[in-house]
Amino acid sequence: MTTTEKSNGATGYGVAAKIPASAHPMAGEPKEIASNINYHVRYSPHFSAFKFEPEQAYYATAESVRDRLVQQWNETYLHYHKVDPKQTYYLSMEYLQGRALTNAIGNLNIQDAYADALNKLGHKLEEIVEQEKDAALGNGGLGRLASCFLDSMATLNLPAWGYGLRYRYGLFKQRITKEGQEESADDWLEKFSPWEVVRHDVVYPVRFFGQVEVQPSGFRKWVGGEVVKALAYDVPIPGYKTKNTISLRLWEAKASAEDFNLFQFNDGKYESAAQLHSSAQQICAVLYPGDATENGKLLRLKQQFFLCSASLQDMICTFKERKVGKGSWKWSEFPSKVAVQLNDTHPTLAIPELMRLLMDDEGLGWDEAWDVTTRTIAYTNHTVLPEALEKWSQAVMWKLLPRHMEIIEEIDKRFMEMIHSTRPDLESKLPSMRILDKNPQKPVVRMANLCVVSAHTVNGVAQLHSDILKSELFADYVSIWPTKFQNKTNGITPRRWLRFCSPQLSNIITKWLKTDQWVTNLDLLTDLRKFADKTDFQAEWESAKMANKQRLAQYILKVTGVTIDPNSLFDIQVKRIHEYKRQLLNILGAIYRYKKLKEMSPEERKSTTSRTIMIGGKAFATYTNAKRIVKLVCDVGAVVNNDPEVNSYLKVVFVPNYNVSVAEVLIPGSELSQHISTAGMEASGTSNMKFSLNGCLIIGTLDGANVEIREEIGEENFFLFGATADEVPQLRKDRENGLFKPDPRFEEAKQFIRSGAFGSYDYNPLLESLEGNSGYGRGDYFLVGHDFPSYMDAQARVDEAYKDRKRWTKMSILSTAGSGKFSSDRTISQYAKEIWNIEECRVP
Ligand code: 26Q
Repeated sequence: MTTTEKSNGATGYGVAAKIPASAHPMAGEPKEIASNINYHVRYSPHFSAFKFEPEQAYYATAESVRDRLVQQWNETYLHYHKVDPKQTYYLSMEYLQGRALTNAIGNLNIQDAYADALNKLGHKLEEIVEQEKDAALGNGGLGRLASCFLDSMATLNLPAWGYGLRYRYGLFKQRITKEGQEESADDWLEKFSPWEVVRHDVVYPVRFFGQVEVQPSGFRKWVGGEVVKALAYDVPIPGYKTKNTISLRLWEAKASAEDFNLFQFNDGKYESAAQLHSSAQQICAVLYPGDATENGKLLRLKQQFFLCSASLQDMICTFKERKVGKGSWKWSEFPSKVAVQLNDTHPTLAIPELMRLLMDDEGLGWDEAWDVTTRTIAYTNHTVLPEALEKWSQAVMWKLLPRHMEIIEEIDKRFMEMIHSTRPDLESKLPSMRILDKNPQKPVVRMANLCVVSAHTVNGVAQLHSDILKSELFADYVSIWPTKFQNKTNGITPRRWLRFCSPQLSNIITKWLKTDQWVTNLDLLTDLRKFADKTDFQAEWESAKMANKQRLAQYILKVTGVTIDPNSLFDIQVKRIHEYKRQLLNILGAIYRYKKLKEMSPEERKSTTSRTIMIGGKAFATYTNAKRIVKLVCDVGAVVNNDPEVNSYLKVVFVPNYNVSVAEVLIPGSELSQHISTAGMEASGTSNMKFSLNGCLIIGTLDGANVEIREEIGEENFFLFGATADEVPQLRKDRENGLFKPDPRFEEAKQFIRSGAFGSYDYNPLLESLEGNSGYGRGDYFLVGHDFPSYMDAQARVDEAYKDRKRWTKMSILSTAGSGKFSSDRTISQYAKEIWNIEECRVP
């Protein structure tokens, strides 16, 4: 096909010339859709006229889809306004939305018509969707969870919205060089995003710094400082096969014209003239301002407050709007209209900010404001790692948010008084239970404690994690508020993570179940168990998996230049690089496997299982050990993949720039995936659910949601190894006391690295972290050495199982069949009933 043939018709050439440019947003016929696309090419010009390359086609296609979404979106908004149901507001500093086009036309159920329409215009839908950049406004699990939740809220017709920040640069892009990981800015808005709508009428002032003024009436008022405007950008979130289309509202910090000092500018003082301007722009500049400096920390705190303040002002505004004309109302009704969910402690400032707005702006007394606040706010915890529990310097907080610090002090004081008067038995625990840590070295505010004291509900994200929260991290609070703590096991959206990323497997499932209802009722997958032994079902299953493996092999070749064999076992570990996730255990296992292969005769090698080990993930830029792990994986790959003796039995590939779109190619093509964190450290994990849903077997520890996945799919279909969470503390003590006896295989693998087999890079810091008295200062804190032998034994069981194809395919089918529980529809229904108390509100 030539370029002229791909013309939108404006030049008068090609098939598309016959298609007019008109806009009928709700049209469903391919021909009408094609003319909608043409309309945007001509009348929403973002490029030079007459261009209709894949990039222009993508933007015009996306805009035509957006038109349809806008229609449904407005209807949803008006319907909610009329019905005035209780609504949930999900506050999250992160959303990992990925691409939107496939998801939107899939949820609107118009994919075939769009594929036809684009064909008429000389393009292929599969190629067009590849043009879109990922929206990566998050780091990993917590951000992707927020995005899966939005999809389920819309699909379940729940009145619920997401609130976040519109970062100018999202999560960094990762490139692999000879040095290892290299980061660069992710310019996702470089051109523009067709999925956002700016709301110039939705603007709120957000104050920073300043002081508290006491008025003669005794009222306290926060004044002075600097005021930045929060401007709303809305992203439509369509539900699957429903009209309901909800909003992800992202705030952008906007300086106002008054902040621009024209006199200074005319005086040639360009920088100082624009100072306030640029200080406002910094707020939403990047996802993670490095927190190595005080400035970086302050900026992160500003971001958090900016999200909380703008979002709460918006909720209050909506609440009041919906009360207008409905007779008299009371603030005590607020919690029956508004539920706020805090995605980890990052938006904790919503608590003192709601108190402040209610007391200082609306005139409520402390008790009334406290009652409203605590009945409104709920908190989800996503980690038990001490270094991830947020603590903010009191000094910084007094400077940035003086009124909020007064309120936090008062909450702390009242909490202590309550303990003194009702629970004297807990007094000895108060120093660690308090919100304010008065440590004279560095007084801090403990955000998790503020959340636990103030929220009506606190939940963990997998059963094991919630149990650990109750028995350890928050144990002291449980006896005060026994019913406050809940579990809500995470989930993933089956639309993105099966229906759209693996259409072929989806079609087989639909064919055999004789219904596609599983897409919104994932428990129906259990019926696949009936066919798990059937030869023709197995054959179809294997051919779909093979097609996905071939697509993955092509992708790996494209991005790494490494050819991998689709007949080998595809073994994948993709997630943020972190020592507790133990990518190091994986690569040490690969190194041991390589060494054994080298020692075998060619004849012996033939009886082994060929494997392709793929590892991917980003290391936080300042996390040195994580970057060393990336480098080690790359170096091992360079040696193994170029070793002609063994490279038909083993390949090791580092998959660069892991993100949502890459996951959508990797996961469907996976056969084994590794979820091998030290037990008790991974709160839940959600990629384990995605892999399992896609018929991929898991090798894993009894950690996070692995425990529940294994329960659902059956222990015979799960390759288990490693210490359990309750064994871990004693094992660490044994380690410190020199009682640990390393397995010879572990020593051999480490020695192989030391021998220089993978190059001369200094791996000693990594190797030392596996010995006593280093790492976290606690010697192999993550117990890689302890778990290594049982990991290798489990890997041997994997190799054996893979040799029996029929057995493997059956296990694969049973993995999918047992994954129904892990739909985010189930998770969100439970939040709706058991925490938010909200109900379906379907747009007619
Ligand atoms: C903390 C302090 C200061 C600045 C930033 C942070 C910070 C930022 C991001 C702390 C944690 C995060 C992200 C955490 C995260 O992604 N947690 C993952 O959440 C998933 C969803 O619940 C779980 O499945 C994973 O187990 C958990 O690691």
